Amino acid sequence: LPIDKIKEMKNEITRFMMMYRFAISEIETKIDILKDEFHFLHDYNPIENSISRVKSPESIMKKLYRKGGDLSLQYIKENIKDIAGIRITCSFVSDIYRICDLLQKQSDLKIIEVKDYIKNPKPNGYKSLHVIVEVPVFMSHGQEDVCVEIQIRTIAMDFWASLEHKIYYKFNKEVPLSFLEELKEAADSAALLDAKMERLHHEVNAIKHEKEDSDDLLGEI
Ligand code: 0O2
Repeated sequence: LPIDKIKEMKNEITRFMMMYRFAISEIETKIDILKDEFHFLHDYNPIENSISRVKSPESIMKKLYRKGGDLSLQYIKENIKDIAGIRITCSFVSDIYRICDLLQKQSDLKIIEVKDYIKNPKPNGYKSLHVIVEVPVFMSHGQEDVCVEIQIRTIAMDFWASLEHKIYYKFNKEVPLSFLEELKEAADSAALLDAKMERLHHEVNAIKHEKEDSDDLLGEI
């Protein structure tokens, strides 16, 4: 290939990858705003943590190879929706749906797909809410609508998923049956823990509100 053509391709790929970084920045700003608003105006913050990543070119190529399809950037943009990824961890399952709802209400975000692996866990026990959104990114050549996969899960779900991910790769994706069974049991334990923590959280809130009501009443007397 002539050197000019190579340079042009390199620039195109750089611009393509940057577009995903910019899309992540847009969503991160939205998450930061929600976090700050909850922190300063409410007595409780549903967002524990958030991290982001742009899929490496190697993983993009692997996924493309798995799915089949051509190598054009346009094809990749239209078919691989998790090049930009953000993972949000919450304390409670109800927070996950609350965050999802708040994002869905933002008029500049287009919801492309919601995969609810909490209501429908994967057979291995994986739970998480995946929301694929499209966000407009304004670059020098014009507007690009870019997909970002937002994974929202509890701390317990995240703990399970990160360990499962390590085990999966440790065994080169061929995890022995005994480990698979134990992992499934661990996912069930994580779900029980989530349910218990959520119940405790509601009970504590109820007591808090009761106390506030009786304090108000005493104040009136
Ligand atoms: P990484 O390293 O996080 O990038 P689709 O995109 O619909 O064609 P895909 O990719 O299976 O099909 O989509 P899905 O189900 O939404 O899963 C995408 C991502 O969810 C994965 O990305 C993981 O981050 C996470 N995930 C899904 N299933 C599991 C699981 O069983 N265990 C764990 N630990 N994570 C899971 P990548 O690209 O696989 O990896």
